[in-house]
Amino acid sequence: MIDIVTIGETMVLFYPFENRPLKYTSLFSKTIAGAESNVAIGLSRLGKNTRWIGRLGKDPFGDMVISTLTSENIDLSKVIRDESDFTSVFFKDMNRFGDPEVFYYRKGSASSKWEPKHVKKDWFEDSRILHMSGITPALGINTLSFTRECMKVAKSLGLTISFDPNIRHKLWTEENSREALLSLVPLSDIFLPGIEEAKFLLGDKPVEQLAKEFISMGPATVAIKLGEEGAFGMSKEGDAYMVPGEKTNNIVDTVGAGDAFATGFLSIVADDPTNFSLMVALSRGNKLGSIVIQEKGDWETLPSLKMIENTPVKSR
Ligand code: KDG
Repeated sequence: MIDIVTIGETMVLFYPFENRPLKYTSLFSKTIAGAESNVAIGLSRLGKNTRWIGRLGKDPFGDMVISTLTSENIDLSKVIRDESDFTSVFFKDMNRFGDPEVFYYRKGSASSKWEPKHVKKDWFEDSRILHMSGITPALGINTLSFTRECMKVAKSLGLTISFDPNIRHKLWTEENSREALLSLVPLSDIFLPGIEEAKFLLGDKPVEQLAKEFISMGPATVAIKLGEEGAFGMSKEGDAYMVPGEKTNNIVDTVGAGDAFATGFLSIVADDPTNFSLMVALSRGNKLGSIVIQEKGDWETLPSLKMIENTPVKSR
């Protein structure tokens, strides 16, 4: 049995070995990163059976993605390797005074070739949750309809649909992203935007209002990530909680924090998707988000269950 299936593009990431701007860098650290496989790695470390589905080139970078995710005990049985396509790469410019900037080399990659006809029922038949992000719809001409088809097929098989908009403004225009992402919200059961993403989609409104509006669009649960402030969650039954963040002044790399939150949140959902504690899920999400921003890399410091079992999740 697979607890959670994630689908998306995973790339090879290069970031400066020393702390200097990309343009002055000659030595790089190399790892992998992708919003959806970041979540898969985190959930696997928390003891969940996870599957990652992606398209990769038959190239050394695709091999690196496979070997890294294999070492994280992730089910890769549905991964597609296409020798006519390539595995994407991207570079992170570690900005000393704020969030890192990323530079993508992914246009036309293997993952941009997804189409609705590729979706298979056996991707989902042995699973309970599908997690997708708003990055996939931005990748190619058919990837929005592919994302929609994944959600519809998974839903028809009884899966809970988790959706993190993960808005990447470098990948598409504001008009296209807003329209496409809002069209996917009604297909999700759990919607996980950051506060700036929520305001981008629905306007600059109070967080409670934003959550109410997203709930009215269809999701049973909305969790709005507030960065250091924590997270605000609301259910269609009307439960609402503001759970403060786990403060840290050791902020090194914020990229991946949202995926870490989604990992923590979904690790609680996966225990029982039909009956989970929203407050506990918010708290676990905050905890993982605060851990991952304290080191470079999106997933490398995601904790095992043992590491967080000793620090109980806040459930005031
Ligand atoms: O959330 C972190 C991701 O954005 C990063 O891992 C790379 O998937 C990625 C993307 O498209 O930015």
